[in-house]
Amino acid sequence: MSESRLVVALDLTDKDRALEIARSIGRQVFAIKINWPLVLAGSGSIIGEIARVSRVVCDFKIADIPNTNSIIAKFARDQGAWGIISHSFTGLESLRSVVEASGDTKVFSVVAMSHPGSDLINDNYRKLMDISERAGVYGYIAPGNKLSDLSEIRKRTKKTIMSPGIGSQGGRASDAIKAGADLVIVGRSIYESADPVTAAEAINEEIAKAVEQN
Ligand code: NUP
Repeated sequence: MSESRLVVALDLTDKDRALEIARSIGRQVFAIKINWPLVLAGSGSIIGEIARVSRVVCDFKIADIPNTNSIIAKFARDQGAWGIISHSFTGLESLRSVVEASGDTKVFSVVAMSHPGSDLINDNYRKLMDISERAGVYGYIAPGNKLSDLSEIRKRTKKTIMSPGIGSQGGRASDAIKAGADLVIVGRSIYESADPVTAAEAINEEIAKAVEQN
């Protein structure tokens, strides 16, 4: 089977449970995504611990002045993150500082979001993509449950698109892939399931079928 396109979001505040899930699914997913809940529950060293079993994407949605952004990005890089998620609405200088401080760690910029009320960002995806291109990002975060936004963003870039909004937020992994996502982010539908390994396998299969049909 080809490589998984599933990125599992572990938004848990129970570090032991997060590590247990990471160890059990680490080899069958593309990456594990860590967000503030898990880091705040323990420490940034969780990045390195999970990096032993999987690629790690740090979803820190960096949105500050260039200097602060650089410190956060460098920290994630030094802990062994494969990828890092940054906001782009703070402007070119701020985003460029993330790209520069990240080194080989890949920067994904948020240009549209999956939740209700995200119109302020989503209505401006063209400007945000322009800033992101100039800053030299590796890829984009675009919603897998708002397919018209996702396909518009896909039309404008060949870069890697990672899409949340699947399962608990109403989207389907297969629809997101067909609309242009390269990687699909799934959190609660996997980590809240009684059997995360089987839940992840099922989504891997759904994605593989959608890729074949594309
Ligand atoms: O637009 C976004 N929507 C979103 O849900 C951008 C994100 N980075 N996320 C993140 O993806 C969110 O913070 C969470 O970590 C994950 C989705 O989790 P779930 O809704 O599948 O549980």
